[in-house]
Amino acid sequence: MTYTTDVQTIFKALDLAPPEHNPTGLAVCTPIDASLLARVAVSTQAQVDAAITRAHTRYLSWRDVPAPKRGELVRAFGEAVRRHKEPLGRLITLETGKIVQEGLGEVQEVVDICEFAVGLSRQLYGLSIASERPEHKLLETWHPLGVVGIISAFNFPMAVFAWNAALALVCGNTLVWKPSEKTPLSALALNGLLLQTAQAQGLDVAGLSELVIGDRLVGQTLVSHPQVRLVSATGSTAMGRAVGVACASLFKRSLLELGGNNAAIVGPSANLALVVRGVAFAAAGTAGQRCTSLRRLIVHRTIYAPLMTALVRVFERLPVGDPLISGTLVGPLIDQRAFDAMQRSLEQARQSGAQAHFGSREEVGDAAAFYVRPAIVEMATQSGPMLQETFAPILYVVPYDSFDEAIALNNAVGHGLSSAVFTQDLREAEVFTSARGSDCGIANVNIGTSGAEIGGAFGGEKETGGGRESGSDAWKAYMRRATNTINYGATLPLAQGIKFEV
Ligand code: UN1
Repeated sequence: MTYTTDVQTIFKALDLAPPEHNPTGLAVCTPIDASLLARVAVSTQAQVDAAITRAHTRYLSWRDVPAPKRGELVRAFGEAVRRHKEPLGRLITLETGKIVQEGLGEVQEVVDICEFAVGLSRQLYGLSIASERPEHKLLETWHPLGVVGIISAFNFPMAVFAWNAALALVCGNTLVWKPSEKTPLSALALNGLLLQTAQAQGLDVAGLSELVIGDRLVGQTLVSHPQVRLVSATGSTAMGRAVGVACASLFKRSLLELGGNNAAIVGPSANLALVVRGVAFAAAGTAGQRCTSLRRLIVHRTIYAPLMTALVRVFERLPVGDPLISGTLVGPLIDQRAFDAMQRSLEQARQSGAQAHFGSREEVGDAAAFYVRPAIVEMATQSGPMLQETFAPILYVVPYDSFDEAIALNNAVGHGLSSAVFTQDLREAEVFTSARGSDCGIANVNIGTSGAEIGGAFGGEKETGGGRESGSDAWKAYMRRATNTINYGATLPLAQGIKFEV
């Protein structure tokens, strides 16, 4: 395979210089056949420090640019991404192994959030509040934070950056981005397009959006550096715990978007044909490597047998293979570690008496790549590996008898990202989305757990970290709020009626 040439073609299509080959640099391999895509330079500590300093300096002038003007950069960036959707999507497929349709879908998320942020650039509204004092005005105003550090994961190598970057930029912040070590090429391409766009607008690009490549030490620098005011981190709960605790001890803001152990409840009234499609996309799509992937299916006992029969039939025929080939629905796992973790979980489940269907390796192309047939594991109770997130396509299934029991099962795990109910019963749908229903950041009805639109706030509770990115009012996390009291009178009445005569 000549993926290296492909990478060059892609960068050429983007009108960007291809990443310089660095013989001792970080090896970037494609999970498609484990071949080398490139070797890219890793940032030294001095380079990371310098990048943060540049971003801070750039922030000092960027914050003075009117927000709708800042939005013009984001609009042009979104347009550039839309024009280059195909090569960008292809690069995502090369680096992550996700199928072409999903690579393109991810690029579309970048375009969508840019459009959202452009509108937002004219809507960074504050409040005007009734003052208790005469001739006083009470206001709430929103201001940028400074440098925003972005730590992103391999599975969404462009969209996660964009959710953060598009909002953070219109809010008046500058960026330092540490992508996953598995996907630096997607980052080089996307950040390259952003800077190219800024340059075309005559903007000073130094410090606007700095890319730093490296391991956890780079992340630690973002966390500990006093000029980084917010760290937005997407990845494992272990990583998020380290980032969150370190940020808290410095009174620095963190925005955490961590894992998920997402469930769907299937009620007795559900439309089973719709359930099968929804479950297949959510559980097997992206080879189970979304933080929103469906990992647990909680099925009413009366429909358990027919649903299992239908799901097993679909999973046994899922086209597993080269994600570049149209028709493939399940590409490879990212690496051997992911494969080993999957096999360990399956083994643990089998040892506890569960019945596992599929889940073993499929021969596709080179032996060094890790393709699997997504697994379905029938559990008698929700226990063992079903309580943990395994970042691989394993769908655990348990039966339930009462709806309250199903909700309790949905909520009985550490994570709280996404959830769904499949039902035609209005009462079940309403209870699931009510205060005593799902405890997750996302609670859907008659769709799967994954594939959220950018318009809503995205994130989850408990071990998912509590952060919200993307739509709704998530922008507020990228700004600081100031309360302003303005006296336009000639006397000085004190609040709470306090008398203090001098
Ligand atoms: C992730 O897996 O980190 O809702 C993000 C979804 C996508 C984002 C997933 N829009 O599945």
